[in-house]
Amino acid sequence: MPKDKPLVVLTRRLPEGIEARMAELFRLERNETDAALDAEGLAARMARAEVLVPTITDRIDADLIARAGPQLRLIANFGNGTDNIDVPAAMKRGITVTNTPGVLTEDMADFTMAMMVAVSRRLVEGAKVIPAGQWQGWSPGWMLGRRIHGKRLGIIGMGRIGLAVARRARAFGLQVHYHNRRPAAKRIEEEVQATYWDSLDRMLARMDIVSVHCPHTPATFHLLSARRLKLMKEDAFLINTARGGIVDTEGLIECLEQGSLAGAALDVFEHEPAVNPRLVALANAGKVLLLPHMSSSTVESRNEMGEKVIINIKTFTDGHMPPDRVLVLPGS
Ligand code: 8YV
Repeated sequence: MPKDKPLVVLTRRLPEGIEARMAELFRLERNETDAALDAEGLAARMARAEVLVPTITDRIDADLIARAGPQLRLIANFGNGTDNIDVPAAMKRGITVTNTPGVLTEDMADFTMAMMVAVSRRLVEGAKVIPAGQWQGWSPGWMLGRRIHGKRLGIIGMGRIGLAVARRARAFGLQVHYHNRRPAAKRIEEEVQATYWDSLDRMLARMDIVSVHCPHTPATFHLLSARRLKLMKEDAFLINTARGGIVDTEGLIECLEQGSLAGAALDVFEHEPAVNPRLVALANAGKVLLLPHMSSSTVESRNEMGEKVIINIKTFTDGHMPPDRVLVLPGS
């Protein structure tokens, strides 16, 4: 007797080929409109789904998990970061959570370098001049930025993405420094000539560029506090492609408005898609580069993320441990 196919509920539209494959393997419920769901929309789906496939736009908190039907056994996140899900609450209810690590690492690192070059070399400002008819011709002091080559890059979080950024940074002639909960393996440090800083404060005070690549957890919320941001050098730049909540936005705005930081490039925000109007004003003044959470946005990564979700669901519903199970480490 064929085993009933599990009811898999999508909260957003996924790549066409991925949805088609899912519809072959599972009883699939799509979100035809792709409209982001509110708490009631999510609760309704969690009342019937055996497997829920959320994305970064879905806040799956303890209340929603408590209200979920007894049939919900797997939350297969379409995304690497899982700060949108209360994983401890899900685990307490015996609900497994998976994510999609690794497949967006290189795209994230490419985009991080692009943001590093763009903000330090005023690329976006420059790209607006000619379309606006404002170019009077070249002059010696025109559109001067800051050199990257030979400068100190401080990476916060030397995981997959942090290491991929370090490899690219070496090719750009940057010195690689990093802060992490613990030093990385010697072979990694040797590969990218990375210097470990046990003290984040001391690293922040010496870097020309700081790039955030750690997960957003209760332990890393506002890791870059207003106090720490003030430790950074006046001619330094901050890059954040990780999560907005890791940086104290008000503190960052203060530093940028007072000129105690040369600039920042942000692809993530504390209350996405809402962005603080003072940040928007700073962007219009060319002090900060604001991007709409697109650092992993490639056709390839979305398809590979979808394939990982399919493998996680299939292995789990076949009674095996899914490869990308998310576990919450004590103190994280
Ligand atoms: C994803 C991201 O696009 O994977 C992540 O953690 O932030 C993005 O790359 C998004 O999460 C999709 O849910």
